[in-house]
Amino acid sequence: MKILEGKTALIFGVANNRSIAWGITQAFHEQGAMIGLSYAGEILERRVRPLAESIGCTFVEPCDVSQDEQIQQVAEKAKEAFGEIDILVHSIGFANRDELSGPYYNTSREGFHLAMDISVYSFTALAKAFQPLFRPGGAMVTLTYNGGERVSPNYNVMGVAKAALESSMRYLAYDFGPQEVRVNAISAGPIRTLAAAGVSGFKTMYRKFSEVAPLHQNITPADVGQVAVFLCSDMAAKTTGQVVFVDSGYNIMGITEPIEKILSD
Ligand code: NAD
Ligand code: 0WE
Repeated sequence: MKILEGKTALIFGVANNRSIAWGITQAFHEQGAMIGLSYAGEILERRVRPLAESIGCTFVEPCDVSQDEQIQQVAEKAKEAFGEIDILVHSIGFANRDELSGPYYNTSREGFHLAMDISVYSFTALAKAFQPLFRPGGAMVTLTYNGGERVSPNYNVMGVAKAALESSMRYLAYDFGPQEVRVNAISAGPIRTLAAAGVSGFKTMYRKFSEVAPLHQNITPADVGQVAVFLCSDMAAKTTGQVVFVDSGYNIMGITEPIEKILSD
């Protein structure tokens, strides 16, 4: 029995085959969901179309989430194509690269606004645009990172944005409750995606992570996909407003050195 059979999911944030959103798409497809994909711009279209084809997905629409008209347009197209929808996945984040290093206080006003607009407001804007299309029993999921709850050096304005994203997720959970639509966030450990490429110190952090985390394993988009399936399925019917960690248990730790090293000192 496929647990998303009969459900339609719209997924925002596939850039390439390493994207977390693509891991979620594949997991949804395996569980029988009908999929619609959206991509950020023409440069990405050429990456996303073949991926969509590989799972027989024919709904592939552009949507730069900084543009209200594009959000409205993709909602209209979805209404034409599917009528109603059950699932919306928001896997989008962006800040100026130069604001993801150095002291947080160097964040510019413009850079702050940009990170908030693309990484936070876009989820609220999508929720508003798709609100009339949601069937009862539906679910939304967004992607967050522990740097929104604790200090992760260099994550800077993205950390502040993730804190706001998690809070808006809770307000949306409240708003959509009466409509029987659930809203949750997945807090993923570090994954080597396009958004992580070129982040200074990412490689070291990635390695350290698996040394410190209780499960001693790094996270894959497929791991996130499985949890997204659960959260968007009827199995999670009474779970809303939550941040669910997919991080090998990293967030429970109170030390940042590998325990084996400490014990042998
Ligand atoms: P990714 O680069 O594959 O995905 C980021 C997506 O954001 C891309 O598809 C990009 O096109 C999209 N995007 C950026 N600006 C946009 C705009 N204006 N309009 C529409 N789309 C836009 O990287 P990813 O790691 O899969 O990131 C997905 C989400 O997961 C992000 O919210 C990120 O913060 C979060 N996350 C990532 C990690 C990690 O370590 N990679 C860990 C936890 C959470
Ligand atoms: O959310 C993210 C990625 C955020 C991100 C990354 C970039 C790099 C390229 C947002 N915007 C941009 N803009 C660019 O131009 N992660 C959780 C991955 C990540 O990013 C970090 C991390 C981790 C982990 C940045 C600094 C420190 C740690």
